Amino acid sequence: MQLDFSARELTVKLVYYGPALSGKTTNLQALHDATDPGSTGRLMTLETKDDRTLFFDLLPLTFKGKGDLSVRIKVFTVPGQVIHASTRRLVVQGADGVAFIADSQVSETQHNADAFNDLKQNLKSNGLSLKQMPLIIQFNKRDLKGVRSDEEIAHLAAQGREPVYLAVATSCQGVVESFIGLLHLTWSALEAEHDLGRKFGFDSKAFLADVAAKLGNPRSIPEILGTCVGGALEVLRPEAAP
Ligand SMILES: Nc1nc2c(ncn2[C@@H]2O[C@H](COP(=O)(O)OP(=O)(O)O)[C@@H](O)[C@H]2O)c(=O)[nH]1
Ligand SMILES: [Mg+2]
Repeated sequence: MQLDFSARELTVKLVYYGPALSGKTTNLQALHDATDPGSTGRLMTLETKDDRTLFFDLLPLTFKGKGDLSVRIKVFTVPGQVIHASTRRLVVQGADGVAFIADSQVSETQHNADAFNDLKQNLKSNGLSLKQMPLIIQFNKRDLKGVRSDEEIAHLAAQGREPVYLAVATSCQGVVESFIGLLHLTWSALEAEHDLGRKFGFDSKAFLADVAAKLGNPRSIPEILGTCVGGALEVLRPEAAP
């Protein structure tokens, strides 16, 4: 988190992590498309011809909170391919929260696990620990054949503490829900650490509701948070790899 006192502006960094082609860029595109144009800047994405992220994608979002504090959220993705290890290490630097986008296809199970371990290592080399990082897991591509069953994912989710979401990013299903879940966790952690409510008169509940509305989601925050299929939304102690 970065705080610019004079501008009363707080910047939060969220990172979408996962194996190559799991749908990280698609999540950001769907988020960008869902967001009210006044709250988002241009989605910056640079890909090769075969959909592969060359560096990272960046989606800037800005929300005006109560108590005249502006919150900028910078959402990044990492390039998933093995050769981009050093870029991934750089991108997770200073992350406040991480969404792990897993590919639901059974054939991708090992790639998911490798990417999860890679995340753990990269956080560690940045002096961050997976256990303390606000983290949600999204199982994407639920529309495909040959995916892990809902039961299997529910079982997996019950083993870890991190919230698990199901998604079809290409049709924006579960995308806003995953993002709000991540923002909720990240914000709770920042709030507890920096006492934002007292220092800035910042109303976190109203903030989250405002973000959801600007993302075109008319449901209440408890309803949106309730769409996760497992895990806990308060305490952060992830144990199981997806
Ligand atoms: N069927 C299906 N395809 C998806 C879904 N999400 C992403 N894709 C496709 O998977 C490919 C890789 O997605 P991309 O977002 O570029 O993956 P990234 O490497 O994680 O950034 C693209 O062709 C997407 O259209 C999904 O939910 N269902
Ligand atoms: Mg990409």
